[in-house]
Amino acid sequence: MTMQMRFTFRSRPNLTCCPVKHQSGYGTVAEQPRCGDRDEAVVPRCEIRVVNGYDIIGDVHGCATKLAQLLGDLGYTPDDTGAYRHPERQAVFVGDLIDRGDEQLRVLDIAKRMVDNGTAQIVMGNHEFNAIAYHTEHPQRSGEYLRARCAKNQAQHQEFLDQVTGEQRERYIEWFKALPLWLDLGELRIVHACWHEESMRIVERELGSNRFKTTDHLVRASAKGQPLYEAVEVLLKGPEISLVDRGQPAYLDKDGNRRTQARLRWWKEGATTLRDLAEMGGTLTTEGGARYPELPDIQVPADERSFVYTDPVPVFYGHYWRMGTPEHLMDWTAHTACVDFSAVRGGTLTAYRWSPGESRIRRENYVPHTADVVAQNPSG
Ligand SMILES: [Mn+2]
Repeated sequence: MTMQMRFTFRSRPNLTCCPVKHQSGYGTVAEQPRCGDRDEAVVPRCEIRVVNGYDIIGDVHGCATKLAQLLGDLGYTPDDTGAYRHPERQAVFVGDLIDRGDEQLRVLDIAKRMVDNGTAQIVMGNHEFNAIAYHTEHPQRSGEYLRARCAKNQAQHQEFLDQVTGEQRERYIEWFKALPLWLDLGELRIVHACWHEESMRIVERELGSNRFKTTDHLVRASAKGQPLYEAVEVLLKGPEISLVDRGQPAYLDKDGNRRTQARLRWWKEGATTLRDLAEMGGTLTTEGGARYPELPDIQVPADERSFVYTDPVPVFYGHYWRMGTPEHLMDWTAHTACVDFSAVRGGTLTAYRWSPGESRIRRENYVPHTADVVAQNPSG
């Protein structure tokens, strides 16, 4: 069941009963909650609201102070329900609200309140997906969870386990399950890691929409080798490209794990060679501890390049732990923009301010969290 609606361009305010989520261009809007889905005690019953642009916010990872300040920088203020609200714009979270940072409960409160009140939308990140799987017991295998509770997985999730407990944990895990895996807002697109039509068609075929609805969906999305698993991996973690299949050495990642595949730069339009397509951080080493050598400029066959995004519609994503300031062809291209600038690892919580009619990414539309920028450049 796909519940998608088409809107035509509206230049007048849109009178509705609920806080409205529509978009100002041509295109589809994903399934939205209706009045009956809400706690009516805290939602104004009727209001006039027009959405005139989106502010896409990068991975927050529990940095609530930065988030509140960034929302302030963008002109959002708490309304009488406590939800941050902009008079005419809507925020969009790219997922990964949780893990690592030390204010996760407050981040969840801010984001869910905004989504419930129609002042923000959100897509699922791999950390929300992992959290769901970590907390979902396999329906046929008692005591076994969809994400193994091994030391590595527990360590990645420990701050959440410590900070979000009891009923709050249950409530937020249930909320995560309902989050869409991508948003197609017509003139712009949002996904956590990679916009890939083929993977999205698999998800729609398997789930009937862009959301999980049953435990069976989650079971199949957690089972390696299942088409649903592979599709969700691409959308939430991004595609990879094999190095060893091309005679290149394995490398050690940040946590010391041996890796034979590199992240594939699906955003890099026109990339055709291994050197261009494989994302290798400058500090990675081979298994022997030497600095990882520069990859050769060998051509990658077209079928393996099918992840590379070539549509003319801007797509916004997070996930990739970018550092520094947004750099052309690394962090953004004409039609792709990463908004994850490593807020929880000493980077900058970052938003992209998109307005109707903008069909190309502009560097100047990035809005970094001001206090981070000041902290990183104390001399001015
Ligand atoms: Mn992330």
